[in-house]
Amino acid sequence: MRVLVLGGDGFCGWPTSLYLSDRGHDITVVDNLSRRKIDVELEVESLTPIRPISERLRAWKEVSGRDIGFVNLDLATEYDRLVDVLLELRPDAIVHFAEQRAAPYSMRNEKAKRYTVDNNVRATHNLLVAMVTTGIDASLVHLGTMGVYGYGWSGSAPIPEGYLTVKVPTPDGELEREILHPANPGSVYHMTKTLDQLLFAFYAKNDGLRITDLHQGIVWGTQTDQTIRDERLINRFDYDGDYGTVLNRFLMQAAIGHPLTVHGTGGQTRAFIHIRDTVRCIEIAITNPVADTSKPRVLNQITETHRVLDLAKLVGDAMGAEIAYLPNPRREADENELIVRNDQFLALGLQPTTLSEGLLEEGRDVAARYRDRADLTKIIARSVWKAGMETAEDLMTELPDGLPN
Ligand code: NAD
Ligand code: USQ
Repeated sequence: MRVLVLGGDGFCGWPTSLYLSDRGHDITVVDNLSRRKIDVELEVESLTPIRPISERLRAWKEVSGRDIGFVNLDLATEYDRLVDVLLELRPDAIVHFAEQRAAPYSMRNEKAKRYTVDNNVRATHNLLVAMVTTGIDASLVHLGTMGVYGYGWSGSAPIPEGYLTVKVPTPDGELEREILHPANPGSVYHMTKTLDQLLFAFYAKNDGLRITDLHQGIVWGTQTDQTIRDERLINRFDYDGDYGTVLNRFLMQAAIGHPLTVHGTGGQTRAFIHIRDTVRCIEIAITNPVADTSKPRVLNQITETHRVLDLAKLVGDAMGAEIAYLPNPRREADENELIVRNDQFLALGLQPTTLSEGLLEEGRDVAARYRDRADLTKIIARSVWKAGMETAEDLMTELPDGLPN
């Protein structure tokens, strides 16, 4: 298949591009390299040394013999160029990773909030209009998030895949209706993903676009069978307080002897997926077409759920790290239950990679190998959800030794 990977230079997009290329698909990456620019703004770098995009692509050609195309294009602001790219490449499938994806970054300040909404919503909407205008009959696979459902809303009821059946009282009895699951975003970033959902519902209903929205959990791990083939292909590893996600952060912290930064009680339960399963899920989604074009297909892209504290204990016990209970910089439930349906991916053949000692070791090894690149001052999460919230620094005197400010 001819596939455009929008956001193909990022943490999920790069290994996906390599995986799909390895599987024989014809790949073009479209990316404006904004994530690399945000690293410069935050004065932090991926723990792993990621190479410039041209070097990455050259290395892949050397290693695999396969070409991957690259277009440097801002989806949010370069609409006409996007139309030209679609007309020229006429893709069979478009995978859309290209959004600002960090919740803490999106809550950082006014500029970051506005940037996140402008970038994400405009990028998605431009893409949908461009698909309609060009008449490209590609299937669109978008990376959404589990966070659109919110946490704690459904109690112990399993979270369905996108849609909920409700009973509406009428004078003549009850009517059954299927609705999009109520949106309950926990950050400006997550809010943009709930807005994306409405855009998709409209363009499926009105224009019959074939859309799959993947509600993905937190991705962990670093390497895939392709990125490991040459150091120049290595995937990024974010560990800082804005972009680092919880399990990869714990692995990195343990590897460098930093206490594990549990927010609040650690009672938050979240859904997870390993990067190796992310790339497989994308291929499953693009090669299994949407049957019903009247509404977007929603698949929950997760393989397991864990409580943050349980993960900290697991990593702490395995790697001998202390736990630091920090004031939670976010406004989120202290504790929540989370049961998630993922029947569709299982039915389509996904064989889940679940958390195991071996995979934890891989994360620890990567973190240990590049520990000298870590900037310890970037580890504590400093973006607060609301002005005046207590931060780890406010309590620094009470914190265990070893937490740098
Ligand atoms: P990332 O920031 O590493 O990659 C996103 C890529 O998109 C970057 O290379 C960036 O330069 C590019 N991009 C952003 N805005 C763009 C624009 N306007 N035009 C062109 N390119 C643009 O993020 P990631 O971790 O790879 O996440 C990819 C997608 O998956 C995101 O949409 C995210 O919301 C979703 N997701 C990620 C996770 C996770 O744990 N990483 C979990 C669930 C969902
Ligand atoms: N947390 C800690 N300590 C840390 C970091 C995080 O306790 O050092 C806690 C957070 O408070 C939160 C949970 O761990 O309760 C998850 O935080 P996270 O940063 O790992 O994940 P999140 O902000 O939800 O965002 C990530 C990705 C995002 C994706 C989302 C999937 O950055 O792109 O959409 O995971 S989901 O969480 O399922 O919505």
